[in-house]
Amino acid sequence: MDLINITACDREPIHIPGAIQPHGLLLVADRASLSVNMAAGDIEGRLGAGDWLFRPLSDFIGVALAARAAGAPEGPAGLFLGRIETAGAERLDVSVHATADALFVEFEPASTDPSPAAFVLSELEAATTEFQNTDNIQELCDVAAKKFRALTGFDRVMVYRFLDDESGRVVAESRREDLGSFLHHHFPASDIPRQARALYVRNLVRTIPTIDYQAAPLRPPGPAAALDMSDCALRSVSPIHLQYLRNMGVCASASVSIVTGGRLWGLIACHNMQPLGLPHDARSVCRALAVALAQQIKAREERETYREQMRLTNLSAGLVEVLAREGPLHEAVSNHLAELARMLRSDGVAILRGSDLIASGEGPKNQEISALARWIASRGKTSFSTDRLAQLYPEAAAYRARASGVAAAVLSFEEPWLILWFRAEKIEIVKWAGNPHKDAQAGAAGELTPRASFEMWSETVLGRARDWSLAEIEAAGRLASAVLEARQNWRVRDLNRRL
Ligand code: BLA
Repeated sequence: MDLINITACDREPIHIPGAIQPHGLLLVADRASLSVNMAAGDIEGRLGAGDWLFRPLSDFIGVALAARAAGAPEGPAGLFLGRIETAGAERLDVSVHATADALFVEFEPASTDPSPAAFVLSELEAATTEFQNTDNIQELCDVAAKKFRALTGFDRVMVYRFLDDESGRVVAESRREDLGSFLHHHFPASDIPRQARALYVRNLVRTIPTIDYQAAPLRPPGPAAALDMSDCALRSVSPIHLQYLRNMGVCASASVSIVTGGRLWGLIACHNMQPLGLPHDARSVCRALAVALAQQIKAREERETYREQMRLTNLSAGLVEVLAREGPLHEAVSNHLAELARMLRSDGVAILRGSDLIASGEGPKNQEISALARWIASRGKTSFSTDRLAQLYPEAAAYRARASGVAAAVLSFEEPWLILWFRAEKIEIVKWAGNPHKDAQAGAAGELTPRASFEMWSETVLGRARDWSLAEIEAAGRLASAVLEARQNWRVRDLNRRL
C-alpha cells in the first residue's frame, strides 16, 4: 500500500496545475507576436481589462516594460520588469520569464518595504562573511536558519537536509519561542516527492502566502489546462501539500533550495502561522543567500573529505610493511591490530590468511569470522562493505550487536587472505514526524491524503551500524593493493638475490 501511494505522489503532475494562487495575476503572451493568449486571476477587476484576449502585452504594462519583457532570456530565472500602480491604487511587482514560444508575465503584490540595492547587497555580503566564519557545517546551518528568518520574517525557519535514501532531517532551526520545534525530526522521502525535488533543483524559491485559497484557473480553459507552469512563481500548489501544511498547523509556507554540484542537498523551509508572502525582491535575495550557503557547504564537505583522506593515507602507510610480512600472523601483525582498527574507526578487526586467523576488539567469534570471510570471498569481488550485514547474510543476525557493519578487503581468493573491519550495531532512536509507514493514506473517496498526525514517532533501527564513508572504503582497497605490491617486490628481490 505504501509503495502504490508513494508512486502516486511521485506521479502528480505539479507542473501543470492549470491554475495560479490568486494573490497574483498571470498573463501569457505569444513570444513572437507579444499578444496575450492566456490569463489567470482577476484581470478584469484588478487590471480593469475586461477584454484581454489577443490584446498586445503593452496594453497592460506599457510599451517600455513590454519591450524589456520581449528581451527576457529563455529559462527559469526571468527578469524583474518593474512596479506598476493600477487604477484601483494597487501596487504590483511585474516580472517575466520566457519559454521557447511564450512569455509568462506575473503580477504580485509589491513588497511594502523595498530596500535600496546598496543596503541589500551589504546585508548579503555580511551574511556571506558570517557563513565563511563558521567552523563546521552544523554551525553554518545554525547561522543560515537565523539569517533566513531575519530576511523573510517567517515564524519558523528550518534547514532541512536530504539523506541518502531521500528522507530528510531538520538539522537547524530558528523559530518564534512560543512555537513547537521540528529540530532533529526526520521526515520520509514521500513528503517531498521526486518530481517536486526535480523541479526545486531547477527553480530555487517557492512561496505559498496562504494555504486557504481558491485556485484561479487559467483561461481560456482548453489549451490552458496543459500549460507547463514549472517556473511560474504563482503556480498553484498540490492540494495534497496544502492539506499537509494544514495538518502541520501552518498557514503560509516558503522554501528555498540548497543545491550543491547539481544535487538538491536540502531546503530552507519556512513556516508562518498567519498569511505571509515572499515578494519578488525578497526571493532574489533568498536565492543569492542560498547560493552562498550551498558554496560554503560544498567547500566544507570537500575539506572534510580531504582531511579524512590524508588521515587514512598516513595511517595506512605504516601498516603496509607489517601486513605484507611472511610468517604466522600473530608474530607479524599482532602489535598493529589496534592501529588497523583505528584506521577505519572500527570496533574490531580480523585478518584471515589460509587457516591462520587473528582478531582483536569487538567482533564475531573466530568460527563466525571464518565462515563470513568464506562467504565474502565467494562473492568474487576484492572489496566488500555494508552497514547492515544481517540483511545480506542472515547468519550474522546472531552477532548483530557486535558486528552489523563490515568492511573487507580480499587480498587473495585462493588462500583465502582477507582483512575485515567490524562496526557494532548502533542503537538509534529516530524521531519520525508522523508515522512514516502510514505516510500516504487513502481518503474516503480514495484520494491521497498526507499523514494526518504530526505526533512525533520514535523508531529504533535494528541491525544497523554507522555507515562506511567512500574515503574509508577506498582506503581499505588501497591498503590491500599496497600490501600485495610490497609482497610482490620482496619476492622479486628475493629471487634476484638467490640467482
Ligand atoms: C511539497 N513538501 C513540499 C515542500 C516542502 C514539503 C517543504 C515544498 C513546498 C513548500 O515550500 O511548502 C515538506 N515541509 C516539508 C517538510 C517539512 C516542511 C518535510 O516544513 C519539515 C519541517 N506530501 C506528503 C505526501 C505527498 C506529498 C504523502 O506528505 C504525496 C502524496 C506531496 N509535497 C507533496 C507535493 C509537493 C510537496 C506534491 C509539491 C508542491 C508543489 O510544489 O506544488
